[in-house]
Amino acid sequence: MSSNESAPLTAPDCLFCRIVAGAVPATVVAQSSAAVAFRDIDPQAPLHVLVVPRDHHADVAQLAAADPALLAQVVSLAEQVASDESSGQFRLVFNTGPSAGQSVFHVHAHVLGGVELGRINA
Ligand code: D5M
Repeated sequence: MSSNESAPLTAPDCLFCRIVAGAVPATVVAQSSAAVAFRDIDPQAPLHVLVVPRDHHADVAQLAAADPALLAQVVSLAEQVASDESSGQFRLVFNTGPSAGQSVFHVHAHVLGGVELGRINA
C-alpha cells in the first residue's frame, strides 16, 4: 500500500508509527499528507527535528527502493522545517542500521541546524 491510499502502512509496536497515529505524544512542528515532523526528544542542535513518512519503512534504503517519491516528500518536509525555523540550511542524517546508530527502525531524517555545524571527517 502506498502513501496515496487511505490507510498508512504500519508495523506493530513501532514507536514512530504510534507517533504518526497520535497514540504517543510528540511535539509536531509540520506535517503533510505523506510525512510528519516532530522534535527529537534528545536534541543535538538548536534545530533537531525528525521527519518520518507516515508509511512504515525500516530504513532509508528500504524506503528508496520501495517508494522513492515518498523519500522525496520526506526531504521536502525537512527543507520546509529548516526554512521555517532556521536559515534554510540544514544537515540531513539517516542513520541506517544498528552499527550506524539507528535505534528506531522506522525511517527518520534527522534535520539538524540552527548553529554552525562542523565538517564531517569520516
Ligand atoms: O534516532 C532515533 C531518535 O529518536 C533519537 O535521536 C531519539 C529520538 N526519539 C526516541 N523516542 C522519541 C520520542 N518519543 N519522541 C521524539 N524523539 C524520540 P536513531 O537515528 O534511530 O538513533
